[in-house]
Amino acid sequence: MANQNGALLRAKALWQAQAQGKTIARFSAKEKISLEEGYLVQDEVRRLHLDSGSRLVGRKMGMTSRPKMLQMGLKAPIQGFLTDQMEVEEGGVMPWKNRVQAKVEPEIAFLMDQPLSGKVKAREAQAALGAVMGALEIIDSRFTNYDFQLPDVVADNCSAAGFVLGPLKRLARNLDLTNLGIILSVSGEPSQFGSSAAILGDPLLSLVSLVHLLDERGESLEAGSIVLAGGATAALALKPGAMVVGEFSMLGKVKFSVEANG
Ligand code: 0L1
Ligand code: MG
Repeated sequence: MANQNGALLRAKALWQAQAQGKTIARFSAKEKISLEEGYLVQDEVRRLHLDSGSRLVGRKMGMTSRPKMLQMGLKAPIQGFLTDQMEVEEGGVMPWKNRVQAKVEPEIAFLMDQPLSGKVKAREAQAALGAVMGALEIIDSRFTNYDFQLPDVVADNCSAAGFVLGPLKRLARNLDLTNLGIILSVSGEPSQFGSSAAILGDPLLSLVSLVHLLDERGESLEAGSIVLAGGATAALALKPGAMVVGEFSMLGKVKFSVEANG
């Protein structure tokens, strides 16, 4: 199923699963799928989002923790896209409709002041930053029980489902982001404790890696983009009515709640 028609069929299966609040079996259970085929499916998923009126607002990185990369035998992380429809307002309520097996993870997010392309270096990426934020990412795999192989999860836009951005911290260029303490609490219970160091050792390196990954596919990062650099702790399962707070050294708090009567 390596052609564009095959990619579109798979993208539609993911799109329908999300629309109906259902999950599907991973594609790789039926036939072999390559990483590049996974990205071709993701391209079609993105087209479906944009055709339905969503706007591309940024990118996300996945599989950015070194232990996870070693465990999966990865040389590089994976990347997906973010749309305006995925954003949940800080302090707001995330609807539970169409959510199936949602989880939340704390991340470091960037707002790009300038575009980035090609084989950029860390200092160039740093110079292009506008602001940094603490953030919460909501993931919700369209594959049953998060049972996927790498090309499947790439096809499924790296499980992206939503994101919440904390207060903008300007002068991101002067901040040392290598070891910010992070606490993730759900419904008043501090449940995960981590550090921004879990994101490739430094979230800035994740930004560099994103631009390299985009370049490999003939894409680049636009000015004004939001970038979710990767999870800093394990992701926690969400339930209707949950209240989620992420606390970030230097970057402040980010919170949202999940609709109670899903
Ligand atoms: O944002 C992420 O790191 C998720 C990447 C995909 C893996 C997963 O769904 O757990
Ligand atoms: Mg994530």
